[in-house]
Amino acid sequence: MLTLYHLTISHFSEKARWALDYKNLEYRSRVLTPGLHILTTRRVAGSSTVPVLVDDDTDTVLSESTDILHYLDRIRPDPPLFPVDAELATAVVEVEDLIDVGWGADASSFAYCHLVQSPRDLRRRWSVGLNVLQRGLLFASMPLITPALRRRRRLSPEAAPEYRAAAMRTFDDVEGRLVANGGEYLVGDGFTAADLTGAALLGPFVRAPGSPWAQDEAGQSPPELLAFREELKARPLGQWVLSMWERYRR
Ligand SMILES: N[C@@H](CCC(=O)N[C@@H](CS)C(=O)NCC(=O)O)C(=O)O
Repeated sequence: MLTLYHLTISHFSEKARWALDYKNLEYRSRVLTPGLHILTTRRVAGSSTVPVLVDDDTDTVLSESTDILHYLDRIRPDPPLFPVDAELATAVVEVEDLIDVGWGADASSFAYCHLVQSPRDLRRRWSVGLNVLQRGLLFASMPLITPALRRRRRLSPEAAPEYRAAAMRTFDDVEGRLVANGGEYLVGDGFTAADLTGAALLGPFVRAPGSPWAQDEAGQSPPELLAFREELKARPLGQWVLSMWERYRR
């Protein structure tokens, strides 16, 4: 049996969830509490991040989203995420890696630079998908978690433009590849791990309908994040992300 340890609002977790659902695989979902997730991921996988996938049947523990996608492609080849054609497969891995490394952390650090300014709002966002006990734990641990997050990820309003600029360099690069490939898919002429990764990791920033980030309707985003969202949605890649959610995720 497969078990996925994840955070509802984590875009890397969404990458793994999407892959499991795309392949129509059954799995046990273990939603963790932000900040406290590390107690579980350390115990299960010796890692500090989510997602973590465990396959009891093969004694496999994976703590990198890319490894999870490759593993799922091996145990459930159809529908494929990585093309059989070696050249296309290499291109898919390259784009997936580009988005993971060049967008994943920088775009999220940019958002958190602003979100940590209001711990109350942050708690509201992090509460999506948590049960009552987890909400209580989150409430109690916020005064410790928020300063630790600020320090560890070097989050401040002053640092935000640098993270934003770094993320946008990747955005421009990926958008260029999308347009050069005809505008429908990032690589080749079908849905691959590259598209799934792009749509999952950019999903929070365009607040894709049907995504966990669209569930938090109550709160208002900081103006910097609202402006970022509008800027992305006005671009071909932003529109493409929304269309991927519509076509492949809902
Ligand atoms: N390279 C990892 C990155 C995963 C990652 O950064 N996950 C974030 C959530 S989106 C996380 O767990 N952050 C918590 C932490 O760093 O303590 C992967 O692809 O799985």
